[in-house]
Amino acid sequence: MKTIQDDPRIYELMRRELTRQQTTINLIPSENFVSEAVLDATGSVLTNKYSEGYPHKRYYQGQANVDEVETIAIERAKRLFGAEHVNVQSYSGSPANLAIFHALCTPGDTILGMRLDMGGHLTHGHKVNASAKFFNSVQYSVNRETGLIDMQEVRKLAREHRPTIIIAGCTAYPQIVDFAAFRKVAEEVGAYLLADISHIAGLVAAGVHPSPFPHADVVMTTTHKTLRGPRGAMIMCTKLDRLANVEGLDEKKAAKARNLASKIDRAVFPGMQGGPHENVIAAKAVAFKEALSPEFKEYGAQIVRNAKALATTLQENGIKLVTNGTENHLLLLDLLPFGVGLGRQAAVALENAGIVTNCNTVPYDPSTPFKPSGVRIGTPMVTSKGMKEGEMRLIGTWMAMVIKDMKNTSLQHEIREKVWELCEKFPLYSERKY
Ligand code: DSN
Repeated sequence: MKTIQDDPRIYELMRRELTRQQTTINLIPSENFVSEAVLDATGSVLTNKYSEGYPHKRYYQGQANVDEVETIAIERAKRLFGAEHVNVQSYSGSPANLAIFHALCTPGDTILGMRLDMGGHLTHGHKVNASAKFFNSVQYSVNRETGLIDMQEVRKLAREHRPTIIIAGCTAYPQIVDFAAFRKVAEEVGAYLLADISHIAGLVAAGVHPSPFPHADVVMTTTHKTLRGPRGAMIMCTKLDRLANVEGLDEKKAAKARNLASKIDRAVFPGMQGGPHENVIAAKAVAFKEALSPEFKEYGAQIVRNAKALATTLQENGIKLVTNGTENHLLLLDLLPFGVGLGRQAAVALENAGIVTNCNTVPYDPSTPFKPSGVRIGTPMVTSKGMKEGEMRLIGTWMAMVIKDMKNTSLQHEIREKVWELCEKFPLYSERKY
């Protein structure tokens, strides 16, 4: 059996990636540093096992341990989010969302989601995504002045287009999502409400963002963002289908129509996927245990405190923020006052200074998604490193200096040194080689 050192090229790249993560300030809001325990589970021998089906209903033998792992993951997720039913098999957020559409819609049905360039997600009906190819996608925006989700617009579009599913969920929205308001609209038009909490799941688990339950029929989340688990996703739902039409059905068929949990399970497997990745499911279970701890509640609260401290510092230093601040883990820097389409240039300048971000459109961006006018940042990773408000004030000041003088490479090098020194005070994975 070979070891990873026998593949020197990949081994070296893994070592370099560890160094990069240890010595830079990572502000990409959808990333996180998982625990050693989560890394161990992900890299375990569970990767060797096929287990199509669900616990105690599989198509392969040899499931004694895998069945238990998956059951533990499900039970922990239920406790964490107060969910009636959980499916932990989804490979990632995109196939999970497609599985949900597959469970609740027929091709051609209408789905109503937030526009990608307004802070939504590709799989919420963006024109080039399968979600818009197989379904009739209608999209809502945010208010041009405030940057906030405009519930009047959501209601107007819902009444006009009668969607089968309304999606409440975002990837670049710095404010609280009002799930209760979405549910009201969904009820008014007889739609399912899907909450995609991928970005905020850790905050929901920590109790610092309102829960999508009891408002949503189905909740999807990736497990690797604020939730700090392995790359993957899960789907949670109510046991019963609120909108099941059972008129004229015999008892057996009516019971089936009412069973939302089983519709979701069947849509994931065999509807969308084959064998689940049980190593990742074990890592999800480990992450859920960590998220159930009191320390995780404090972690979630600190993420938000850090985001607010970073927001205040950036604003005091002349950087404009979409929605004028943040109430969650994420900030969207509006660089239009410096010129159109400068997001990528700013992100590159920041990376030169050791601060890793991603360029992003701002609402009503006059430029293109490849050359957007904003930068998206967040505090899950720096908070995982143990940084607090004091460090956020430093980072915010450095960021503003770099952004306001984007071409100044000697300033970037100067700040790179300071970033290196700061990271040394917050060691990460110190025992690891890769
Ligand atoms: N790529 C994720 C994000 O960065 O928000 C969404 O899929």
